Amino acid sequence: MNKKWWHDKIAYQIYPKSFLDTNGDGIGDLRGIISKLDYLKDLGIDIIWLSPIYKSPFVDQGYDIADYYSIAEEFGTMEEFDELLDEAKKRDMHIVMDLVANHCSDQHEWFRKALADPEGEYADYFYFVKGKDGKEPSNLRGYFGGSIWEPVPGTDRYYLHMFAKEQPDLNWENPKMRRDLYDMINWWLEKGLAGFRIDAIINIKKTPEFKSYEPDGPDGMVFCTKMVEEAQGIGEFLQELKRETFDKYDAFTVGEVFNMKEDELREFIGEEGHFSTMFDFSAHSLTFGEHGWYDAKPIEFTSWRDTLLKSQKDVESIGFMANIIENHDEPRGVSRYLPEHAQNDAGKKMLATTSILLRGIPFVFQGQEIGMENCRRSDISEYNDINTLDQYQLAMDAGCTKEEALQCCYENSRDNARTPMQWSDGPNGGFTTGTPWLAMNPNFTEINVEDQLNRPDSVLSYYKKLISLRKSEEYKEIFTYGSVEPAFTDLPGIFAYWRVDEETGRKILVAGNFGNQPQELRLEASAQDNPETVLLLSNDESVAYRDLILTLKPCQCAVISV
Ligand code: TEU
Ligand code: CA
Repeated sequence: MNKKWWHDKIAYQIYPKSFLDTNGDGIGDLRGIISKLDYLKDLGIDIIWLSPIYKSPFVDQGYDIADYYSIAEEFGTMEEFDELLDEAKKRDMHIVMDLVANHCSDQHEWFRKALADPEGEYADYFYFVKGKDGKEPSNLRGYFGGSIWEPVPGTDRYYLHMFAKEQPDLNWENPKMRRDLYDMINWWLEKGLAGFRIDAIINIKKTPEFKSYEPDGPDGMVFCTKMVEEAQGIGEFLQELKRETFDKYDAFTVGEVFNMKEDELREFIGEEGHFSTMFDFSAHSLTFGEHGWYDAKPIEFTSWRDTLLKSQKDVESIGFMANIIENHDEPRGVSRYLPEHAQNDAGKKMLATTSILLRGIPFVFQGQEIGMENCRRSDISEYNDINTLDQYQLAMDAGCTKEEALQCCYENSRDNARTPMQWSDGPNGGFTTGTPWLAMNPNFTEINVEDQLNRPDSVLSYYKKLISLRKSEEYKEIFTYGSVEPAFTDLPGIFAYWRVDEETGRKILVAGNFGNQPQELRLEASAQDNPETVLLLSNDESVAYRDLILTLKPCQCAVISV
């Protein structure tokens, strides 16, 4: 495998609106990000991905872009952005932005021109499609509920939107539109951006005829992924995109890819793949309900572990996945993946260990490093996220009680990860001197950066140790390129794997006990009788490792080099 500059890097996702507010308007800003670069450097971060900071009406929190060339004034100015680039560069850190190219905002100039002249050039930047028998062209339901079709006023046409109606889809079949996007992407890369996280990209390819399908719900509609799965030929767009932009700058790209067709992994992230890497959503997908959050499935330990390990195997000979336990669209990983008895600091460190030491590019989401948790709300009005409002209604329509519907939101809402960063136990967790745009998780008094910074046994201190182990001169190679061999899969509750350097024969065992019984891991068999073993890291000083036997009590984890 050809080595690339980003292979051994650690990435961190910032959700700017909720990171740090410096002017008291309750909204995080670029100044806040700049002021925390040292904090991130100290944590061991190399690459920072910023969720969208472009000008936007924020119907979908900035994933609805009104101008790709300007910074939302809520966040600051282009000068401040340039300063962020400079300051990051000084610290040898790389900035990656969100590329939202499946759709823009209905406030974007292109869409406004299209509406003003539905026969004109800009109408073809979107999908303006004639209705059938006075109705929508097809019966597809969008990601946020309702039809994907919205009437174009004063015409017999509809425009397509896979997400909110304020997010019209861009027509990638139009070469002029694609050219405009490429120019914009190159403009940012020219500024010194290291690359992009590529939003919702699988949706850019549509089927040529917009047909209807067998309904999958009482609304007579069918989920829009039905069309996505049938669409052929996305690769041509993605290769052109890469050739015209990323390739010229050796940019780092990470795709948000759902519903990829089987056997397409190599095309997406192989040596000549469309992207550098893509997120591994295999574990996350385990909870998908048939209809929505109200019938989401709980995580079952063994299938979760096996899914992750299988995904590691699938990608090994092809490229690198980007590993996450959470992001701005997901509930907090510690609330989702840790069994009840392990929802404590020890458990959080254990989950960090088994996740960060997998093969791939680790992405830490803001607040993950201090163990931030899901947030309980007592009424739907306390939520902001458009997706949550839709899913709550869906649950109520399906007969859930208010309590049940709120429980679905507690477990699944995107707002769980979007509550402001907890910097201290002071007013508003040190996030703002004003009123936070989204209410804080009240547990900031217990879980916050200030408390954890200088406490050696904190989750944050552990993250630092873990990341510096992964990046240490001695172990960098094996943690970056070593293969992954599942281990002790027959011991209940044990998530363990070997990282193996095929050339030197060096092996490192990573193991955590997610079960509620102590377990003995006997190393001889797998360690090939090599007594020269070293305990590199554990989340508990009492972890017992003697005579090639590692004993792990519930919530204990260890990393052992052989
Ligand atoms: O998400 C795209 C996406 O398909 C899912 O993550 C999912 O549809 C959504 O979270 C509902 O559960 C990306 C962004 O990450 C998300 O924040 C945006 O809302 C969406 O694209 C539209 O730009
Ligand atoms: Ca602000």
